Order: sequence, then structure tokens, then C-alpha cells
Amino acid sequence: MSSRRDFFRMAGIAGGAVAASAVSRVAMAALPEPVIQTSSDTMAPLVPETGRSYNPVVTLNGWTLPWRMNQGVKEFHLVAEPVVREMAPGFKAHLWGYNGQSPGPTIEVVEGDRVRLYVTNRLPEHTSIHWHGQRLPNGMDGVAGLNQPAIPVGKTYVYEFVARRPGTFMYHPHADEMTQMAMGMMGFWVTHPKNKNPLIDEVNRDFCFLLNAFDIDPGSYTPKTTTMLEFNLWAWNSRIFPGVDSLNVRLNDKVRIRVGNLTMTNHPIHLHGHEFLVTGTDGGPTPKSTRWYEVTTDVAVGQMRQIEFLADEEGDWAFHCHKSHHTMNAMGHDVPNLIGVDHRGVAKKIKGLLPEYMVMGERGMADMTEMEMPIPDNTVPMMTGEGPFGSVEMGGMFSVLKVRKNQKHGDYKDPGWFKHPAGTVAHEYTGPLSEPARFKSEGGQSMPRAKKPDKAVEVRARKPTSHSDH
Ligand SMILES: [Cu+2]
Repeated sequence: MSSRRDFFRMAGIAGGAVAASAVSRVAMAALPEPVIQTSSDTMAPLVPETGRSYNPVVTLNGWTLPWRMNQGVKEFHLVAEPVVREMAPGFKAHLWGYNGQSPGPTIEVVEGDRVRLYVTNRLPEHTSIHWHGQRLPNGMDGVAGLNQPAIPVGKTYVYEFVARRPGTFMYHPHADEMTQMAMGMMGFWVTHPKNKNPLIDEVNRDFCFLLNAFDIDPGSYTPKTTTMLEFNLWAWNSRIFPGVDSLNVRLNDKVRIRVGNLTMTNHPIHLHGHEFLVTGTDGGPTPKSTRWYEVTTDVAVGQMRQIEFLADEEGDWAFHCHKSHHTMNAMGHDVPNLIGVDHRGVAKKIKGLLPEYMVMGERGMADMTEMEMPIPDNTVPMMTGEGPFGSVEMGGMFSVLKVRKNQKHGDYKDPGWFKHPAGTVAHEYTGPLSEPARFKSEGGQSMPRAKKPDKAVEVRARKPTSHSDH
């Protein structure tokens, strides 16, 4: 476990003083120096040095913001600013965020803590922060125009409230939200319970991340902020697979994963190999009588969900959004389904004119992952990620839960690929094959049509060429 000092070193902190013109001399003296983080790595959990102790969370491809204790008040300093986020290796996006990253740092406090948050605006336009899900005085709720004036460019505002209930929360602007959230402004907030809470179990691993989405044209760097549904990058904490770190745990660890959704559609989050309970929602811990086991839970827009399970099956288990378009990167949608279409004649003619022309799609899209197709600078292939058995054919909202017998307590390092025991991997069958037996119809329609169509119509499944929802 690393100390807070180690954390500072690892994080490569480059604290920047707030511009003197932005704040008065008195406020300047009172401001804690902002901590800036420029790496998109998953940082070690921030073990609290001051205040009540708790078991800290691990933010996937993110970090927790250190605080200053000032006469019993936990003081944080968030800086809203343009940032460069590496969304996947070799792919950098120009986003807006907090303290050097999008999403901003996770804020961790304990139920009952008095919290003071300084927010400095280094964006080119005004902003505000809404503390999503918190009980707080109305004037601290952060809706610009309704609860407070927007924070002007260059100014610092102060929010102060008591973290009244334990649970999973988020923060995001409530000023020009469409632009600012599409640009990546958001962060996670965890309030740990003060005392032993009968509805909140102790866990060995506690992970958190936000679901977010961007529309960035291949070859460009800045998201299109007017997009409502047709996003092309579906991200966890502004990272897309294979850029999303794996969740590494020890066999028989009790694991909690907290997810918040700040996209504009729902995400059914699915875990392989284990059943989980939803132990918390936006409103806090769920009553035990309402919990049941499942392997997929839908996280609707603006919601938070906490899932918990015992990691008692060794291996590399896929963990992803179950909407198949959300496990893809930068894809076009105006593509007809070409399965079953024979291109050979036309391909030959086109190749005469365009020697680079390639046929794709007539056997499905899997070929895409094997093709050495030239892609524009600064983007990622649509489906990618090399596993131990070849291409994983995934992108976007996808990661891997790695359960290992020899993963040490508190060790979050990637253990590499699972070594399957002999005889436990699906493999080719090479024995004799018999003719398939066909079933004969036994039942009948309960309400047959009065008039039968003249001839049978055969329908082939084909995706529509454009669609407005996922
Ligand atoms: Cu999804």
C-alpha cells in the first residue's frame, strides 16, 4: 500500500498557483494549492492520512484528489480547464476536465465530513459544479442561474457542505452542460460510511468509473458537442478499450464496482463468470430485501449503481456494456449489411480503377480486425485488443476482470493473461460428424390467420442503413 507521499511522487504532481489576478489576496492565502495529474494510468488508492480512516477506492484510469485539513474541514481545490486525455494508446483527445484530466479526480470523504471545495475556472467560458445526488444547502447545489451565479472565467468559487449520507455520487457542470459534458467535464465522488453500516459491507477491492461518450471524427482531436445520440466513442472514464485498464483482484476477494452514467443513453453493464448484487443506487445502499443476483444491470442516464460479488472463479472475465455498438470504436453507421453478397465481379472492376480497394463485410465484420487497413492519424481501429488467442474484436466500453490466486492483497498490478489448466479451453473437435436431426412441427397456431398470403415471403435480417438510437 502506498503512502500519500508515494502517491504524490507517482502522480508526477505539478501544482500550479492560481493566477493572482483571479482571486483576492485574502482568498489566495486561504486556497489549497491545486494538485494536477497528467497521466491516464490507474493510480494506487489514496490512503487517508488525515480524518477518519476508510478503505479507499481505485478509480479506473484515474485518481483521487488529495485534500488539506483546515480546522476540521476537508478542503479540495478543483480547477476546471482544457486537458489532453489519452483515450487509448496513441489516441489523444482535446477535452475539458479538472486538474489535468477528464474525468476529474475522484473525491473521497467520510459521512459527516464538512467539505470545502474551491473551484477555479480556467475554461474559456463560465461554469459551475453540481454535486449530483448530495443532500446539501440549496445554494450549494450548483445550478448556474438557479442556485448561484455562474463562475466567470478566471474566478474561483467556494462550495461548502456536510457529506450527509454515504454512497456513490458524481459531479459535473450545470452551466452550458451540453458543451461542457460533451467535452468531458465530470468526476466521481464516494462518501464512505462513518460507522459500521448494516447495509454497507466491507470489501477487499472497491473500483469506480464513469460511463461517458464522445463524438470525435477520425483524425481530429476535439469532440463535436452538438451530437445527441450518434456518439462514436463509448468510454469508461474517457478511455476506450484496449485503453481501459483491467480490474485485477485476488481469488475470493469481495469486490465492489461503482458505476455512474453521464452519457445520453443507458448501458447494460455485464460481468462474465460471476453473479452480482446491486447493493447501492443513486439513493444510497439498497435494502437487503430488494437485492437479487444477476449478471447484467442497466445503468440509466444520470444513475449510479454499485455492484458486489465474490470473485471466486479464477480467470480473465470479460466485463462490458452489453450494447454491441458500445463495444466498438470510431465506426460509421451508414453501412449496409453485406453478409451473403458476392462482391467478386464488381470488386474486380473497381480494383482496375482503385488498386487499394478492398471488399469487406460479405462474411461479417470480423475481417476488419485482421486487415492492415490504413486509418487516419489520431484514432483507433473500430474493434481491437490482442488477447492470448488472437484479436478480441472489441472496443469502447470493455475491460477484463482478472481473478488470480496469487494476486497479493492490495496489489492492483496487471498479472498478465490467465494460464488455463490443461483441458479447460474450448478447442476444435476432430471426430466424426453425423447428419443433424431436424425437428418436426408438433404444435399449431392458437389463432390462425383468416386468409393466408398467396405465397410465402422470406425475410432476411438486415440492419437499417441509419438509425437514431442504440
Ligand atoms: Cu453501452
